[in-house]
Amino acid sequence: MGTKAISPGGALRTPIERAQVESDPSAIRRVPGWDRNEPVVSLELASLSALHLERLIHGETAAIRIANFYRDAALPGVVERILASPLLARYANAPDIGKIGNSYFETVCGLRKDDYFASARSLKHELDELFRPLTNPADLMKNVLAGTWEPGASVLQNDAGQTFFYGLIRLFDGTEALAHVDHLEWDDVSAARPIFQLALNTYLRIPADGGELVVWDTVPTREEHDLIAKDYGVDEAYLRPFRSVAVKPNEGDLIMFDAQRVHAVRTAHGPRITSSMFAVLLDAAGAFRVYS
Ligand SMILES: O=C(O)CCC(=O)C(=O)O
Repeated sequence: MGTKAISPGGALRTPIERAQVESDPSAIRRVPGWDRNEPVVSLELASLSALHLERLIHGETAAIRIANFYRDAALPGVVERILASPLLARYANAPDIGKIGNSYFETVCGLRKDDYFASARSLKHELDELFRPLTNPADLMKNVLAGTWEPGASVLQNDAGQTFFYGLIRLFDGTEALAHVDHLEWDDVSAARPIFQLALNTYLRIPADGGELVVWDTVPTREEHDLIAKDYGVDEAYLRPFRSVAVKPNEGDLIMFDAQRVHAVRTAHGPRITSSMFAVLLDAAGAFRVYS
């Protein structure tokens, strides 16, 4: 397990312990523990309400799964075009994971911020073209938030008015994503500090074997994270004291979860393709702002 000077559970607090030590009044109050009977809420799009999102934000549920969110006879053809696309690239810090588009976190590992912003619009346009005759799922995901969350949803901009990219395509094939967390403000200390970061993924292709999403019932602070850091994520051995839930996505699902909770993707034994983005809340009464 390595030589780090903490024991499992010693440094990472449970949500209830964190609630007791939480000192930031603007922070999201997460309740201790998920609903034991239904950690993953599965529903039809028409039934999704702000209450479901609020329960996710406050930690009462681990994930929301919307089945049949993106089903169409044209989807297999779109997926083949994605697999053959010259835009398909690899993460510099995780070269076994394919992608089309840029993640903002890549600006801490080589990608220039100016290039991220300069290419945002054209990349989104090229992806829109790749998805034709279908609508880019990123726009459908943004519309879901806009239609469910009273303050609405729009694309994130920085203080300089630069607009973020959204709707990254990710490809796992024989590969996994290590247990990790996603925090906009960890990738850019000058960025706004969200009080909540939602991950949204639409599953375009899923292999028969593997590719589960795993979410743990813990939200490490930066200090806790850095104590158990491993590669771009954290050492899973330290997560044993925490409950986790594994979800095998189905093609066409939209799954949403708290990106600040530790999460991982198990090895996909075959192509696993998603359209992915985040949506942050900068304050409790505000709109969701989407980005990748
Ligand atoms: O593809 C997934 O199921 C989750 C990917 C992920 O790590 C994320 O959205 O942050």
